[in-house]
Amino acid sequence: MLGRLHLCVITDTRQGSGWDHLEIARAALVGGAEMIQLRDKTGSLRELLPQARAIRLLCRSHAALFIVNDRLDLALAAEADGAHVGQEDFPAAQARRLLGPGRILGVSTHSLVQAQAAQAAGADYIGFGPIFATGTKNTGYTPRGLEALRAIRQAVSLPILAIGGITLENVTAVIAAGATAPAVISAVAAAPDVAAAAAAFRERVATAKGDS
Ligand code: 3NM
Repeated sequence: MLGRLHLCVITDTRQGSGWDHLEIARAALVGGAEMIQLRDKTGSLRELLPQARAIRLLCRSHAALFIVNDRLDLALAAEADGAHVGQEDFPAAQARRLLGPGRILGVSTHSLVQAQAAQAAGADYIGFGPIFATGTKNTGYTPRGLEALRAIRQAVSLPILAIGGITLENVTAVIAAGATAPAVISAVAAAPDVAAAAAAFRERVATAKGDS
């Protein structure tokens, strides 16, 4: 399933829509997102757990994957399909042990060395970015660009979710450079019509991959 993804939408409630994680996830799934990643660095487990459980149910009904960013407690409590950790988050090898073999582990990477380390630590997929400049997160990294993405594709066999500044206009080039799928925040979550934005991405990626 990971290798056949077309679109991961990351829920981020700071995009100005006023929508909560569940509302963003619902619209993204209606539009055809096949993976939802709940990303909330500040909410408490108690606040987030009901939304996470509801998103999990919605994802199941859309045959989509539900991944929780960083918060392994939330991922496990909500019975998510997996968790995604960054370089500053839970160490990947530790996350792998806690999740067990049955859940998906994604790891954010920003260099070839990090990508290879994530693979060695047991990641099921990697995020790689920021591909382009993004105002959504101060990653501390300059844009990596498409050449770096090509180099990662050569060196790592895992599915690659490309992230950072990905739009409908540049996503075809991102797929051509070797990404399995894009992971997007603002281009979907801050769009005037979230479902329509997700549907447009899904279609464009499917076309780029020759799946439609
Ligand atoms: N991680 P947008 S870039 C959450 O490079 C995140 O690891 C990144 O948001 C990384 O789609 C990023 O709005 C922000 O550019 C992505």
